[in-house]
Amino acid sequence: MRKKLAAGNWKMNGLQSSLGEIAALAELIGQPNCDVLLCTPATLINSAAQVADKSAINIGAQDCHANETGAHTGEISADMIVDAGGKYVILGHSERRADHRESDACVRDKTRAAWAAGLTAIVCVGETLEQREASNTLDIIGGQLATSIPDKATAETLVVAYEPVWAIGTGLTPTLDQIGEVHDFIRARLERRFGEGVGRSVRVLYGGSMNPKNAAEIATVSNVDGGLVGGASLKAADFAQIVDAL
Ligand code: G2H
Repeated sequence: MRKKLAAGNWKMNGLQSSLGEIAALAELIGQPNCDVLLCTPATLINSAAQVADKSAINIGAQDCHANETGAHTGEISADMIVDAGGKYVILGHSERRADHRESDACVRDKTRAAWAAGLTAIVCVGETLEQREASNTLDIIGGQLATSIPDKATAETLVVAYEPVWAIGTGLTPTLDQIGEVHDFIRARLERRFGEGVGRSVRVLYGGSMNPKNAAEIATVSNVDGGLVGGASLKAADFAQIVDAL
């Protein structure tokens, strides 16, 4: 049985004054049935980890560099995330793929770096609207999975997030059938590549305009093991409802 994961992605939102939301979330969720994660901006990882200490909330980052150290101005390494108290890192989010031209190979190298540091990588895949309309969704997802994920994945080190690009921050969500089709496909690809044991135990999250109203329904879809939640993770009251719904 895969334990569900409610993962918040704060994106470029949050100041020290937002830490109260984490304390409030800890209070609201208590000891939930699912795992809970907030991926804050890098500036907040350390203080967020302190606020979340001894609660059910894990803290993570939204990106890391592929190298361990070096002359990479403005970047943060996987070791730095661990040092700050982070346990997970989101990699290959479509906003990074678009804004920073991150390729599948780049995401794979970052995933290797994350694993070497002891982080769990949440590797994001998803099609654009044009790709879906051209009936290329599964080809695109298959290619992203094959190249973005290194060999030797385990259930502890890898989470996959399916985020249709056209559903991100738009209020649009795919139908439950569309979500199910892609999640079943991802599961089959994971089993084929990593074997049934690992393939069946890696969690596959849905992301894209998940909110307190649609979370429970989406969570009933086969092979949906939780959510990667942007806007609706910023407020403790909203995210707590999603945690409850999973
Ligand atoms: C997709 C998601 C979080 P939102 O990017 O990764 O954001 O829930 O705001 O669509």
